[in-house]
Amino acid sequence: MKNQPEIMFESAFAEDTFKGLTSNPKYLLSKYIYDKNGDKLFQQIMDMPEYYLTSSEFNILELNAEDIVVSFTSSNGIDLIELGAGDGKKTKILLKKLVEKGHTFDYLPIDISQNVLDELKLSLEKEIPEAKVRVQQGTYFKTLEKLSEYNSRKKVILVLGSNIGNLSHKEAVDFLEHIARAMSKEDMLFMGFDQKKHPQKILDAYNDPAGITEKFNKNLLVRINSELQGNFDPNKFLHWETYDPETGTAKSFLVSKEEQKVNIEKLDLKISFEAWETIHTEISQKYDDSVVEWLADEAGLIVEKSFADKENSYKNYIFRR
Ligand code: AVI
Repeated sequence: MKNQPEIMFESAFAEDTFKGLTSNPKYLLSKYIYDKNGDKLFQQIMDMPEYYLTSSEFNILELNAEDIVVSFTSSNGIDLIELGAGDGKKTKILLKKLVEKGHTFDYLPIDISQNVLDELKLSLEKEIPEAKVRVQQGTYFKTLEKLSEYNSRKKVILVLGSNIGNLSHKEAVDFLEHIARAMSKEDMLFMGFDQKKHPQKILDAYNDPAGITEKFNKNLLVRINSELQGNFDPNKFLHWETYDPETGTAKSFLVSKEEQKVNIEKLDLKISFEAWETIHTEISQKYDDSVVEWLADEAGLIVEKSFADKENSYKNYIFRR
């Protein structure tokens, strides 16, 4: 084998992009969609009528707020820790209920974006001034390590929005294991999982006619252009969504509409695309009870209870160690 010169990359984004675009088949990691522009597009996605996930989870929390909050509480109060808090729209339902019932709690929203956290803190000061909020900026994995430091009272860890769906089963088990390791017997994990359903409903949620999801997907190319001095023409790619009802995996692709070459200056990389060649960009896994139970078991967790919407299209599960 030829000795490859070691390439120094300016960031994890640069390194992962190089790896993905020099692989066969090509891929890019969906976590890089979320820069400022990607965050805004995701907000728009969550407001789209086709993206049922948001309203389904919102309804579950509204309808079951009392029961959920009862299961959270403990005599000496709780630390409510949310991974990937975002705008906190759904969490506010639970926070309001905790305040209304006079429970003692601290809310610790964790997000990668300081901007998002600043806005969330401001909105909480206005809407729920009684809530004690301590924001934490960082990646999931870094902050998960910190989680075990919160040991003085019961921890309730929230992961909403079916964020776990963007991980492969192996990565999901790894993620759940990390959380489990930070949990004591008293602690709880409350997590949202989008469910298997009519395949067309899933395809519509990820391929809206207004083209917002297309823009969201293509933001990967836009970000490569701006941060790594690439010259992708996003118009030369199709946004393509597939859903396999057997595995429950929705997959997003960017498909090259023609044979083309793209140059990425900061990676010193020229990439060739055949006509109709793909870049795989995201998975959005859909679940059923047996798969959730299997994931939990693999990670050393037990499913204690679940809450569903009327159509069973989305579920929130309570896990314990
Ligand atoms: C953040 N995540 C759970 C979303 C999902 O449903 O997979 C991201 C998304 N991708 C396209 N639309 C929304």
